Amino acid sequence: MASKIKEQVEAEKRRQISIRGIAPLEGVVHFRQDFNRHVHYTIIKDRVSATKRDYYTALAYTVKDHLVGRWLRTHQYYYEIDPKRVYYLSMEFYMGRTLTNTMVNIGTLFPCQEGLRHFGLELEDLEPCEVDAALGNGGLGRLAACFLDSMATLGLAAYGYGIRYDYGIFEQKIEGGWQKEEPDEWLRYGNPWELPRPEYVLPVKFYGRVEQSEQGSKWVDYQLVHAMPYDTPIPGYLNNTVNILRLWSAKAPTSFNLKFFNNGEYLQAVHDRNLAENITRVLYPNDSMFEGRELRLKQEYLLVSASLQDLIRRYQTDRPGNFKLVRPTFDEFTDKVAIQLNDTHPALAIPELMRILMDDEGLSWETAWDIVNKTCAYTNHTVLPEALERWPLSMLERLLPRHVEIIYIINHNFLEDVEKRWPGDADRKRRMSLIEEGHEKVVNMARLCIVASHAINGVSKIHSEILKKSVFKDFYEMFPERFQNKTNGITPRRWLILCNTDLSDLITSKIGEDFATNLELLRGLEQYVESESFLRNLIRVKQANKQKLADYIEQEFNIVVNPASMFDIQVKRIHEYKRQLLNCLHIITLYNQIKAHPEGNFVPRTVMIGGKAAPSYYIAKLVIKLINNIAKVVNNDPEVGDRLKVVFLENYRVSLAELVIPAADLSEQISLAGTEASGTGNMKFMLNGALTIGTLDGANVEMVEEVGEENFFLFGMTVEEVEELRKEGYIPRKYYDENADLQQAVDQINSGFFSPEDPSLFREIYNNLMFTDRYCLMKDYASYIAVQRKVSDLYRKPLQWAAMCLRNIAASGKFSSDRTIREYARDIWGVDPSAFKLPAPQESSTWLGRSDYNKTQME
Ligand code: 26Q
Repeated sequence: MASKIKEQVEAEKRRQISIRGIAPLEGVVHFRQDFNRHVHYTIIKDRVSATKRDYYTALAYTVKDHLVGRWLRTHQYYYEIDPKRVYYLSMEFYMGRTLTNTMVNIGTLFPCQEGLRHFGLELEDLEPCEVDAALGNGGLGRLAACFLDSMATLGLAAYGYGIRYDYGIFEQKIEGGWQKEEPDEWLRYGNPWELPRPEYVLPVKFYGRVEQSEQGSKWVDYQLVHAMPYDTPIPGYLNNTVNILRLWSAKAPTSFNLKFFNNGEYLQAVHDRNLAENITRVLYPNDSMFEGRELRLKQEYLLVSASLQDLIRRYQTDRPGNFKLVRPTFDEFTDKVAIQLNDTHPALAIPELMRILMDDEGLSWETAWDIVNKTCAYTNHTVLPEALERWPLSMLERLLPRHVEIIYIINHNFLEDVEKRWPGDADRKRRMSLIEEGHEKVVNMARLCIVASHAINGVSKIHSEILKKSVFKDFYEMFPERFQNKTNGITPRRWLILCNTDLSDLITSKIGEDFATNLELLRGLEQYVESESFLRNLIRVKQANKQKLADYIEQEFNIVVNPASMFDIQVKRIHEYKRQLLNCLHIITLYNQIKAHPEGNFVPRTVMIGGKAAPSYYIAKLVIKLINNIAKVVNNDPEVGDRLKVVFLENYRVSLAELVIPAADLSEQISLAGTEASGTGNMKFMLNGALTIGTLDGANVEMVEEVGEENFFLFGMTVEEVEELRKEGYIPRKYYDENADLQQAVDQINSGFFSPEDPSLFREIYNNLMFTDRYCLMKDYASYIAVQRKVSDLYRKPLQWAAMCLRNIAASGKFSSDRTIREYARDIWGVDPSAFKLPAPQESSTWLGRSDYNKTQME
C-alpha cells in the first residue's frame, strides 16, 4: 500500500516536470472555443454527426491556426535580415504524421490533451485518423524529414523542396504470406497541413530541340508543364520558427494540347491533360535498384527546374509575388544560396543551373561554373553499384537536349583536367568519364555531382572512408579536399519526446528538459546505472510500451504475444544486404533447439520483422513469404508455447515505427559490413533503450565507439575481413558442411519444411545461400548465433539488462540530427545556426503551453 502511494507521488512529480508542459487554465478554455468553432464552421458538423475523423480534422485546423503567426513572422524576418538560404533538394520527404509533432514543437501538447478531455475525446484515439505522409521509401526520405525538423529548430533559413506525389509508398498487405501492394491514397480525405500556392506556379519544359544563334543557345519547340507548389509548415522546437517544405505537383497548363482544342477535339484535349499531370502521380518504390524509367527522369527534372526558378526568384526579388528586381546580378548568389543534393536524384540541378545562368541570364561558362560549384553539394547514400543512377544518354537527349550539350562540355573540360594531371592515362579517363560507354551510353550521375560540387559527403565514418578508398577512389585522388563525412542523425523530438513520452518524462525528472535540443546531456544519466529504483522505472516504462505493442499485434494480426518475452525486432526495407534471411536462420535454429529439448529452460522471445519489398524485387518478396511461413509453423506448434513467437509487422511505416521502436528490447542491425551506408533505425532503437545486436557496419561503428563494445552485441566480419574473404574466394558451402545447426536450418528451407504445400517454393533462396551468398550469411551465421546466446543469457538478469540499456541511452546523444545539421551548416553550407529566437506572435486567443507561455510573459 505504501509503495502504491509512493508510486502515485512519483507519478505526480513526473507530471509536474513533464516535457509536455503544464496546461494553463485559460489556455484550455480558449482551446475548447477554437476547437468547437472548427467543428462547427470548418467541418460543418455538430456533436451528433461528427465522426472521429471530423474531430481529428477540427483539431488539426485548431493547431494549425497557431502556426500561422509564427509562419508569417519567420518569413518577414528572413526577408528583413536576408540570411544565406539553405535549399534541401530531395525526391523524398518521409514525414509521417504531423498533428502530434506540431503540438510537441509549439508546446501545446498538454493543453490540447486537457482540452479534448472536456469533449470526452482522447488524443490517442484521434491520432490514428491521420494518414502518414509517406512520400519516401525509407532511410533517405526519413533523413530528409529529420533534417527539416533540425534545421527549423536551429533557426536556419532552410527550405525543403520535393515532389507532392498523389500516391506515396504503396500500402503493404499480406495475403497468404505474400506481399500485395495497394495504392496509398493519402489525400483521400484532404490534407489540412498543406497550403496550395497557385500564385507561384512555374513552367517546366520538356523535349524539343536546341537552336544556336548569335545570342547563344535557345531551347525551342518544347512541351510545357506547370509545377504547382504546395507549402507545408515546419515548426522548430519551441523557438517560434516555422520553415517551409515546398512540394511540386504537375499541372497541365491551360494551353495544354491547344492543337486538339482548335480542331474541336475538346474532350480529347481535356483527357490528355492527365498525361502532364501523371508526372507527379506516384513515388517510385525502388530504393536499391536503379531502373531508367522516363517518367522518373521527368519527376527529377520537374523538381529541379521548378525549385531552381523558385530560389532564383527569391534571390532576385524582395518579396514573393513582387517581381521588382532588387538584385539584378548574380554577384552575391554564392553568399546567399546553398543547395544540398540528397543523393543524385536532383543531380540535374547542375546542368539546369548552368543553363539558366548562361542561356537566360547571359553569364559566361566560367562564371556559371564557379557559381554552380560554390552552391552545390552532394550527399551519397549508397555503395551498391546497382543503385547508382546511370541515365541512358539517348533518353536524356530526347527529354532534355540542352542539358546533354552542357553535360558534354562539363565532361570535356573535366577530362582535359584529368589529362593535365595524369598525362596519357587513358584508362583513368575511361574510369572517370561522366559518360560511360557500354552497349549503350549512359551518364553517371554520381560522377557529375562530384565534378560539379564543392563538397561530397558520406553518411557515416565508415561509409565516407569506403567512398574515398573504393567507390570514388579516382575522384578522391583528384579532389581530396571535397570529400567529407556527415554521420546521420535523427530528431529527438519525434523519436523520443513524441513516440516515448514516458521515457522522456523519466529522463526529464533526472536531468531536466534541455536534452530536447542538446541530446549530449543524456550523458548525465550515466550516474544512475547503479540506482536500482531508476532502473526499475526504466523497466516499467519499457514494459508499458511493450504492452501497447502487444495489444496492437493482438488486435491487428490476432496473435497473442507474451509481453514478458524479449521483443527482438528488425524493421527496415527488405533487401538481401540487410540480411533478414540471417535473422530467419536464427529463428529456425531457436525453434530446432526447443524441439530438440522441449523441457529446456529457454528465454522466451518474440521476433518481429517488418518492412516493404520493392514490388519488382522477387527474392525480397520471397523472403517475406518465408518469414510468414516460418511464423505459421512456429506459432502453431503447441510444444513451443509462448517461448517463441514470430510476427511479420505488416505495412511498416513511420507511424508504426513510433509504436514499435519504444517497445523493443533487442534491435537487429545485421547488414554485411560495408553495405549499409549508415542506417538510422539503429539510432532510434538506441535512444529508446533497446540493446543492439549488430555488425561493424554504417553508423553501428560509431554507436559502439560511443557506448563501448561491452555494451553492444557485436558479431560478424569486419569490412577488411570481407575483403580478405572475397580475395581468397568465398565458398558458402563450406560453412554448411562445417556447421550441423546451419545445415539443418538450410535443409529445412530447401526441403519444404516451411512450405509443405509447395516443397520447392524456397529453392531459390537455398540455391542463393549455397552457391552465391553475395552477402556472406553463411560465413557470419556462427558468430551471430553465438552472440544471440549471450543476448538471451543477459536477458535473464533484468537489472543488468536495464543498466546496459541505460548506458546506451546515455551514449546516444551524438545521433541527434541537430548535431548533423550543425556540421553541414559549418562545413558545407557556410551558415551560422543563430542562437537568436524569434519572439512569440501576438495572438487573439492564447492557450499556449508553459514554455511558450513563459516566453510571451518575458516580452
Ligand atoms: C533512384 C532512381 C530511380 C528510382 C529510385 C531511386 C532510389 C530511391 C531511393 C534510390 C535509392 C533510394 C533510397 C536510398 C536510401 O534510403 N538509402 C539509405 O539512406 C539512409 C540515409 O542516409 C542510410 O541510413 C541508409 O544506410 C541507406 O541505405
